[in-house]
Amino acid sequence: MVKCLITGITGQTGSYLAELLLEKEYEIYGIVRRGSTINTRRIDHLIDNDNFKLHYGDLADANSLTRIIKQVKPNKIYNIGSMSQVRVSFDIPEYTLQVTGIGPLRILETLRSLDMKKTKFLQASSSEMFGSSLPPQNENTPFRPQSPYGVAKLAAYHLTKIYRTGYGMFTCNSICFNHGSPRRGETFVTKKIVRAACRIKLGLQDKVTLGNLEAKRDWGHAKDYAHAQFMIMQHSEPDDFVIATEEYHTIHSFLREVFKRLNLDYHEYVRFDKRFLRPNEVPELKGDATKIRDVLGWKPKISYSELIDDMIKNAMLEEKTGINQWG
Ligand code: GDR
Repeated sequence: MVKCLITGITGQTGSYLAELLLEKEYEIYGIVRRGSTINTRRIDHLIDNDNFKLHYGDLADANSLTRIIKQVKPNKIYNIGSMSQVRVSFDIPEYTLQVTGIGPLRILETLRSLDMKKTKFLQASSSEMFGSSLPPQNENTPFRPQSPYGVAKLAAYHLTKIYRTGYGMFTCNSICFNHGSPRRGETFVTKKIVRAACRIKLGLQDKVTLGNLEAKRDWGHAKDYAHAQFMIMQHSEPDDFVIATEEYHTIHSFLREVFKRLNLDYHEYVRFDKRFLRPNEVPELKGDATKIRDVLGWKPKISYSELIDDMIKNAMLEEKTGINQWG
């Protein structure tokens, strides 16, 4: 049986990936960070599956990664985990580099030193690496990161390539543009807006405070992006692929769309706070996904409009029932 190890399994995309790989009848091993609060809500429905096992570990802790890799002997590793909040990376740059940049290196070095070079490795890279480069961005666009997070992801991207070219390992980069879903963490702008709009509609909240509304992002559905990552690992050759919808929208227009669907005028409820601005902003991200479309035949199944509907439907349910299913 194929054994897959997933870091970031408790997160949005990691949880969709775990579901998909279980459907393919793989044996799944997830790495979970120990914390004082339970953080497994997105995968609780998988825990009874015999092919699903969790291990405590941390991308910042080489010993834990080596121990788990030695024990599990995975055929494939999906590194989806990271310190994923761009704004926060300005406050904790060193930690961000440790986890998001050096974390993947710890895994790659473990594979090399244990002579497990046949284990396939996928790095969840990010469109934040393109930073201030103009759209549309593809695999040949220059990287101009604008945040410690972008720099950390770029280091990991290059390291992943170096282990491929230098040691002949099957290591790939999935360069993911923004992606959302009902499982999106609450501090990211799409979930923050959707949740606030639903709460305003239900009379539970009276305003939402945001930062820069002019940035443009290319938003897909995390379920589609997990599927693309799976396809990258199934390909005969290790390679790097942009995953994107090739459409972009301002935060402003996302906000307008969400409030409109709930019959609310957003002007009445939105406040600005400079706390949510970043020292550097990435103004425009829109991917060019020609390569993954042509080489692997991947294209997103869920549209931007369906993504918004899915997020609103689930957030409404969460607010009405009081059960925040996805954390
Ligand atoms: P991003 O996502 O930084 O693109 O990274 P985020 O949703 O945090 O920000 C998107 C844009 O919205 C603007 N913005 C705000 N953002 C947040 N979080 N909160 C606010 O109140 C707010 N107001 C305006 C931001 O300035 C920004 O321009 C995401 C993460 O998932 C990364 O891990 C991933 O690698 C990239 O997407 C691709």
